Amino acid sequence: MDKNLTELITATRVPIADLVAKLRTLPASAFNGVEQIRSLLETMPVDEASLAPYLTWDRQHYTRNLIDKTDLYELMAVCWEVGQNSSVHNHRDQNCWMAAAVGKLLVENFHLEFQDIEAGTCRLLASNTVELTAAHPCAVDPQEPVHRVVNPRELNQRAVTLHVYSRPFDTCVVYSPEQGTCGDIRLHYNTAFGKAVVGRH
Ligand code: 2CO
Ligand code: FE2
Repeated sequence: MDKNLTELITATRVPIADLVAKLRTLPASAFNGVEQIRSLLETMPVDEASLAPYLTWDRQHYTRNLIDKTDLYELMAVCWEVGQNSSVHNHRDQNCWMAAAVGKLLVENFHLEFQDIEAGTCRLLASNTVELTAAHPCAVDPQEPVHRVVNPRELNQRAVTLHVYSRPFDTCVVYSPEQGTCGDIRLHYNTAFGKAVVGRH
């Protein structure tokens, strides 16, 4: 495509502070449906350099780095080493939006046929897979909220995703589709506001 045309249709990258400032102006109603925040992430793709204070890496697990938190939402940068992925999980009936500031990831969605949290049993079927990039942010479908995020090994690159959760949450259900088991886990931040979270491990 003609270079000028490509620039016209590709939104200009903004510093993370601009996205935070914008999110902070939004009323509670903006976080109730999924479309408003999804399109905000599309029009305000974030510039990688501005994320430097929030980027931490761990060979064992993706890292969760809190950038901003209010009563309405939390915003974090998640850093993925080559080939890392999340567990299959839900979002506790909260809304979730994701955009890739760096890299290209896959969001694999699952259909939950049945779950019994008390008994720790479930049945899940893989449904669709969508690509997650800066130009293509995703909202978790409130009707089909079980998913996993994958940074494909064959792309051989680190990735950084931005996650907006509303309201903030610190537990979720993790599933094993193969074993038909599930259970609650607590979620922790590796860093908060650019500083290591002490006593995490
Ligand atoms: N939800 C996971 C977490 O907050 C990241 S994977 O994508 O939603 O740890
Ligand atoms: Fe998630």
